[in-house]
Amino acid sequence: MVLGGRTFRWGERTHLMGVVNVTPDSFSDAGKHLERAAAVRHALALAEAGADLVDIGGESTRPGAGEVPVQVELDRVLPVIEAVRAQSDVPVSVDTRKAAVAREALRLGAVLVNDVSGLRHDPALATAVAEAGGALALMHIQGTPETMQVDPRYDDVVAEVIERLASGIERAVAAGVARERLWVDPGIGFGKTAGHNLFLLRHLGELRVLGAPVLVGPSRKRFIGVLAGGRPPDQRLPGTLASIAAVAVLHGADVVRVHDVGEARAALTVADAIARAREGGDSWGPPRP
Ligand code: PMM
Repeated sequence: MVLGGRTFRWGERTHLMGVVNVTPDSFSDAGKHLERAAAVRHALALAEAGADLVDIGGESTRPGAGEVPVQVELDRVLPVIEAVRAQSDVPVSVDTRKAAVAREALRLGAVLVNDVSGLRHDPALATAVAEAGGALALMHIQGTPETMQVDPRYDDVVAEVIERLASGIERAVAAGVARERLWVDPGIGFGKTAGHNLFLLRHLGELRVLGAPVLVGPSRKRFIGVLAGGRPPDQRLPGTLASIAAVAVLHGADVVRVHDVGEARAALTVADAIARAREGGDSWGPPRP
């Protein structure tokens, strides 16, 4: 598919969505400017490091996080989107659950809306995407960020995630979003135990029955820290790289959402080459003597 002037050839390799969180803890003007400039610099660095698109978000959806008012979210993301669009041709997605934020972001040149609620938070979001002719990533979540990790339960996690994403697709299409502009994401860590996350990653390929590119975001998530004996987020890079390499070899994802784009690119170059290696050597292999 063509997105923001770039062609995404599904199946050829694993594509990279770089994470740009604009969630300042300071509300002073100076703090905001620093945060904004840093976010723009970060987005440009991710583009330089090989991101196929950058995902700009102004609302934390960490477990327990509350909702951010629309105006605050707009003030956080719009200037960053505008500056990135002015300084780079990297396609921009906006990570939001709100139609009002999606609409403004699309107007400023974002090409994809990444909705972690899968249209459950604000059904008008689909209309905003449809009107702009944008793309939409639908993510699965059980519950809301406030409560999702309290006691997640499933009878069959893969089947239930697929069923909910399928209903999201139908709702998006009914609102006028082009079916070929939809992505799906199982929502790693969003109302899931470590066991659910691992099982979903192992069976990610099953989401292909939905007929949409599969996006997945294991980067720095808690289950990776738990498996590594309780590592904090800034020490979860090795586990993150292992998770995306495993997914690539299993042909599970078309796009992975990561914080560390350069490292992910290097790991995926190897993992994608292994996944596509043919007997007797081919264009991926070293020159033969
Ligand atoms: N994870 C987070 C935020 N947005 N969007 C999609 N599509 N998939 C994810 O897994 C996802 C997301 C939370 O991670 P962050 O706080 O590191 O951005």
